[in-house]
Amino acid sequence: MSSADLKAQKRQKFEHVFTVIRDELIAHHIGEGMPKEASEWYKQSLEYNVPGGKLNRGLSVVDTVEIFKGRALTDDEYLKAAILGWCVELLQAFFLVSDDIMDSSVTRRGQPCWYRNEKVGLIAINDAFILESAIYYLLKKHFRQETYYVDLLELFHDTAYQTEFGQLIDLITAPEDVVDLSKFSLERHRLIVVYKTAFYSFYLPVALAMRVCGVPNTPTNDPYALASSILIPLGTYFQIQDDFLDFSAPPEILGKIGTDIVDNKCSWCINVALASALPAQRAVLDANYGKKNPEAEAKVKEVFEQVGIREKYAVYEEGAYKEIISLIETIPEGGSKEGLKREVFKSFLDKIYKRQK
Ligand code: DMA
Ligand code: MG
Ligand code: MG
Ligand code: MG
Repeated sequence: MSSADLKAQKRQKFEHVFTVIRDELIAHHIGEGMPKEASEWYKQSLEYNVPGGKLNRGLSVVDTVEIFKGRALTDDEYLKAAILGWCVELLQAFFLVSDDIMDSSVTRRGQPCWYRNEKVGLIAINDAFILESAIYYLLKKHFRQETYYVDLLELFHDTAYQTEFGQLIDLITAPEDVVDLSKFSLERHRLIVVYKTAFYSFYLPVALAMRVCGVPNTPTNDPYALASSILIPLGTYFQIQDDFLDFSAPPEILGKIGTDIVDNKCSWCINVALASALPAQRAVLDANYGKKNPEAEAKVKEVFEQVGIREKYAVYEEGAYKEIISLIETIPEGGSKEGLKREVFKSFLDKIYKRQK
């Protein structure tokens, strides 16, 4: 079988588990005596918001468990890993539904953002809460008996908390009414992206898999800290890609319409442009960044092109790739004494290197 077929098969098998957790969640909801229209609403929200993405985060839980075990998983092991993968996707759905409201976004995964549907509106806020709480229902149902149950709870709680800290600084660095580009910096940007993206998108899936595989940690020997030291740079690179694609990618490929310029976001692109803008270009940025009209947005994009942002991004991407490879190579070839394997990180890196969406 070709590697593309193998990938498609993996995805299909994982997608099947979505129907399992969806049905469990809906059965429980009905069992609580909820009216039919509410269960149908919930089912629609799950189907609309959870399975339609690239599934990188969810699949990484399964991949990492497989790499750690070093053999094919039993049916029960697979199901457990896949459920945890879907819990990460539920967390992602919770963040995206709310992020799209806060960012006034228009489309997501090739369809209108959930809150943009006429019947939904701000009910989407509560739908987002339900998507998050569904995680804890599933964890309790499937992992309550496991010795590592509390570790899973802690990982979801801690990474959600970190993500919310990240969203807070993302939002307050981008006020709607006052555009002050001098508040931006690459240091501020780094803090935003580590907190809003890297912890939950990269550290969480791998750390969950490590807990399932019983990888221990002690103060003197902490493989979780070692994993984090590679996964946080990886997540930073991923969000810088997200920032660049927000500006550069065709929405029909990206699945979402970029809003960073209009939203006054402290993105990688504006920080890089500010660093090399001539006084006249800086004036254009000051006058047009964060303005809610397409003409202003077009002027900002023109300056991005003038400063050579595409080349700068290509240079950044090569450097980030090399840096992450060298971090991965600090793990000995046969695996570290803590049991970490290079392949865990390499497979994650391969999933995102030079991505177009
Ligand atoms: C992503 O921020 C972070 C979270 C927690 C969703 P973003 O607004 O750049 O994401 P997107 O570009 O997907 O809206
Ligand atoms: Mg957003
Ligand atoms: Mg956002
Ligand atoms: Mg973005």
